[in-house]
Amino acid sequence: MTGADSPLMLRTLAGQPTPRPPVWAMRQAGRWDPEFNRLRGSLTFYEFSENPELAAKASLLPLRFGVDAVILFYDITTLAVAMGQPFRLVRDVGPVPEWPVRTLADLTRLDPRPDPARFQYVLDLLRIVRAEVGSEFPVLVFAGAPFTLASYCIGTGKDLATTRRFAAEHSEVWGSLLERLESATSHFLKTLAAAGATAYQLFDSWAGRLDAAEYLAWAQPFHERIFATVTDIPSILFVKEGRHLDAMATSGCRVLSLGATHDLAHVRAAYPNLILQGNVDQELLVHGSPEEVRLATRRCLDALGGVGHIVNLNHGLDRATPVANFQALVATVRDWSKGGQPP
Ligand code: 1CP
Repeated sequence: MTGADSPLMLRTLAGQPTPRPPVWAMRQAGRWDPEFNRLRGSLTFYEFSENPELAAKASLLPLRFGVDAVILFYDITTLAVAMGQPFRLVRDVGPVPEWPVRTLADLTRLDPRPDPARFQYVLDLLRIVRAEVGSEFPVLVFAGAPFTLASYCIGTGKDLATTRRFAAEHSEVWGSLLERLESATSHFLKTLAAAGATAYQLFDSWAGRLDAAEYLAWAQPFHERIFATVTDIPSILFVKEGRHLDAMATSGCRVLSLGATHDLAHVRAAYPNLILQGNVDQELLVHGSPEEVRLATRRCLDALGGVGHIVNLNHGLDRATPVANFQALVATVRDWSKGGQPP
């Protein structure tokens, strides 16, 4: 049983009432934060994230804003690297593999159950962060879902048309790649759960644009199997502006992360047993004023009345986000109290 003095996020995940919902944001540790940029210096992304001391400092930076959880600083491609496929981060493009998966022979180079020594730096990062925040504070880990991670492994990223073409032309490689990533993902998340993570988020960022048949073939069965396998800690499903809500809601996730195109109150009415995460529009944090962010955050809070809710954005913070807007988001949640005006 989670006690009344436990962190808000733990109580929400346990289905207990809280005085206000917890708040954190995807990409809360990243280039929008000037302190992060200072810390990052001239290191490449992978040099930085494979250094547990630096990655721990980056993960902890958002604490100064009053967030209720930290997310460990690595990337969805970190697991592919541990499986045997090196990546580099190309400016304005994203992660690009040194050799994209093309054939069944390429696949045999990807270990479906990498020895934890291959991602030792993530385990070290978790150990350092856990020691800093104490045994109870929520520390989130994550993985890309097989569809989104596979898009990076074949080198197409968020270019869905090219991903579709690859899947059609190399259907056997595509199917085996998804299966191999599923196995590695479950193993990776179970290892991090055993090492002290509080909850995990599965990012199927680019599956939101799949049609229903594709979603049921490439996304849903993998979510279901990962959620059925990694039951050690609570799960969060994120599909950027996911259109196939019924499939998402019945995937077996404990928490469903929603987009700006979803109506929180409607989703609550349809799926009363799910904890909902979201859904302030990150575009507003880029282009809006702090006052507009406050109003939107209050609307988001009021939509669920503070029950079974983790406040977050519809997508990760953009690097052009002014710090004052992130502060406004977090402060509004912290000041909110049920049934009305902030104190
Ligand atoms: O605070 C945090 O959330 C930091 C940890 C984190 C997470 C959760 C990073 C570090 N990456 C991710 C997840 C991730 N990476 C996703 C899922 C979330 C999402 O939908 O954005 C995806 C699709 C990626 C792939 C990726 N990694 C991209 C492409 C994203 C896009 O929109 O095109 C990029 C640019 C990266 C590099 C990366 N990973 C993380 C950061 C902070 C960065 C940017 C580093 C830089 O610009 O130098």
